[in-house]
Amino acid sequence: MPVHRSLRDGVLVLELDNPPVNAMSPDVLSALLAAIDEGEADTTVCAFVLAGRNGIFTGGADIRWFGKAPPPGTPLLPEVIARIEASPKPWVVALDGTAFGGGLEISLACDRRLGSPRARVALPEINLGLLPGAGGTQRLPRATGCAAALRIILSGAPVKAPEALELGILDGIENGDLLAAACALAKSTASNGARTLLSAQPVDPEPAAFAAARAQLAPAERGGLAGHRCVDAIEASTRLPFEAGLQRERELFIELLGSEQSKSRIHVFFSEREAAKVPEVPAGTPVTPVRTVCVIGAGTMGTGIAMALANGGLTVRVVETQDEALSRGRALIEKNYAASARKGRFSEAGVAERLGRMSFGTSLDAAAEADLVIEAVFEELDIKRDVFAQLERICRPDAILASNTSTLDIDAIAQGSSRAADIIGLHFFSPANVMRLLEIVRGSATSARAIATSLALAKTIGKVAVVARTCDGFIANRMLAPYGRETMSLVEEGALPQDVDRVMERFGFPMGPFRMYDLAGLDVGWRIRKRRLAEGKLAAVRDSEIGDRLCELGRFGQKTGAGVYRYDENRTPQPDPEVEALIFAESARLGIARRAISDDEILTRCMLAVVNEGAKALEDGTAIRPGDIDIAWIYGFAFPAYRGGPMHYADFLGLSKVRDELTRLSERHGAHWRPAELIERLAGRNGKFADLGAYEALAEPTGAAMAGRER
Ligand code: T1G
Repeated sequence: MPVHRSLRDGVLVLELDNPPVNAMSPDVLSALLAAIDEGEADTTVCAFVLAGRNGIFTGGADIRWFGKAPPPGTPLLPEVIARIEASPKPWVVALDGTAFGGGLEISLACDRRLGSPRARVALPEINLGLLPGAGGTQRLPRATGCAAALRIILSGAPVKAPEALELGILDGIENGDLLAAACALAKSTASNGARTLLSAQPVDPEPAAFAAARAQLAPAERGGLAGHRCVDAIEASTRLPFEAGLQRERELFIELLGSEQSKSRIHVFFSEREAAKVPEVPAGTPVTPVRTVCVIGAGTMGTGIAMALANGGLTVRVVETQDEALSRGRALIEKNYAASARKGRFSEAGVAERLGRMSFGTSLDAAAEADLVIEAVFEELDIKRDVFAQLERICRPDAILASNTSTLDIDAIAQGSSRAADIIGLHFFSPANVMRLLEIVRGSATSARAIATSLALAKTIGKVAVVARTCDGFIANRMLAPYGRETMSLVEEGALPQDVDRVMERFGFPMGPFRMYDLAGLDVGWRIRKRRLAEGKLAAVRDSEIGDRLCELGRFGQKTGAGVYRYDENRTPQPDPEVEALIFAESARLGIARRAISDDEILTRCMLAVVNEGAKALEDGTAIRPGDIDIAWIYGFAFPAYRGGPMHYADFLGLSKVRDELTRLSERHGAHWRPAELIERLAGRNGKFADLGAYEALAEPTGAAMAGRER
């Protein structure tokens, strides 16, 4: 039953019950309307109380129904809210837990809002590329004033009970029996006669607040569309009578609902949640509870990982073999926390509490009592295998042993180990205490327990997890390789690094590829290329040597003050004639006649190199679903979320167009551009990546792929 009804001393209590988040689906809305009809007709009912079951009020409108026609006769949320406002009997809402989106909007239409101490409210529609479309932009400013309403709606961030009370969203916080208190308040409100509705309240225009808000917005075409429309809608509340304001809000909501930006962000919302569902890890798979983690290696990655774990409330033991390196790592952590405190991200007490949960030492014995060990030592196979051989002797039998390798094969690391089932890749992205992606890499022997424990860890430390099957570069770096190669080819053929960066930044990346190489360090790729060469793993497609030439000149990027660009004291990238000359010389050495390259060609080649490799990663089961790839690129490489990720973007382009473009590129630039078999297949039936569920991309299930799936 989506809405439970109970009569308490003349108050009709309606409890939403649509687990897990009481989303206001058509069933819930129909049941609510029916209950309103009954309550209004029942003369013994003097008032209504609205509440939620399952420890939550409601996560808002049911996002799964967006863009779909609801069953005939189903009311829309604004209609139900209008009925609540028009009712002759007062309404009190009892907010326990989360009241997001339409959940806060329906509350704002009630006479009184009572919350428990764990109540939290938000209008997060902007995260879905939308605006609050059920009166939130008209009623919230009437409760809080425009400046606060702008802040709440543009951030989409939750507001906890004490602040909600302060802002006038809540009328009170009940520490005891919330429902009983709400019923008492409803009765007393009913005895006062008149309704007290926000819609009747005036709004103070606050023009400065709107100017300040608009100044902060991203351009509409660069993912900022919803932000601009939110401000327009809230401003309408100051200029139009209430009903006209509601009408204006609705028009703007409908415009956003049909926008590509919103479709992309809703795709990201559900893909993020789907990514945590791994067919090989059924619900109820046992996990190793993780409270203490030992991090081996106190370099850039080790220290970032230690901070991410401490920020997630875990106890961290940092181990580094050399005292000097250990002190350097400890100093870096303290410096980064001091910087975070200066930026107001953490309080001094918060920093002290996090550092208090960290210990530093030079002995691997510190791993003996750890629930999880994360190795972040030099990216050399032999060094890593040696560490795991020692851990095998030191660690508890139920401990999970993870490597932060970004490219090495997990099976190679686990080879010959008696703990192969407990060995897994936990690939953090730099800076590990900031980037939200955690790429969980399973080897062919990795157990469901190790994967389940890693998924739980990701949730604990606020990371978004994507599970990949081990291969060279896993999902993210495997797809970054052809992207990187294409950026270099474009530069060899006629573009300049700043052209490629300009195009990709206009596309929505906060930083173009060449600026990213300089930030990450050109020497990282150089070392990997040299290692592959030494292992005789020649790239299937020629790698450009421009990066090598720059590294041979000691130009590693920002860390050496020069890489592809030269950097001034403010770290502003400056195109460097020396690099341009080096590029021209490289074109000449390769016998390439440089030509003008259009922005469209730059974008097409960069994006299709990624999409084609993504399709291959789905074909061989490295990636479980297209949405996982999108999440990996959005949270790992800052791919613009308002474009939904590379695979979603390919669906937006249309896979027939993608196939044809790849075919054209293969005729001009070589067989490595041939469309992946999956793209051929989907284009052939006018299909989309979005049609594919977990492992459905596996071509005709090959032996290896099936084995991978069953393990
Ligand atoms: N609609 C449909 N499904 C939803 C949902 C929603 N609003 N919220 C969550 N789910 C599903 C989710 O996909 C997952 O499914 C399960 O519930 C648990 O979610 C007119 C326009 C509420 C804080 O943006 O922020 O109101 O994977 O894993 O960590 O203005 O979910 O299990 O199959 O996230 O405990 C505005 C979105 C809607 C809030 C709970 N509301 N949800 O977090 O669980 S638009 C939102 C959340 C709107 C009006 C409009 C979180 C949560 P599955 P979960 P959680």
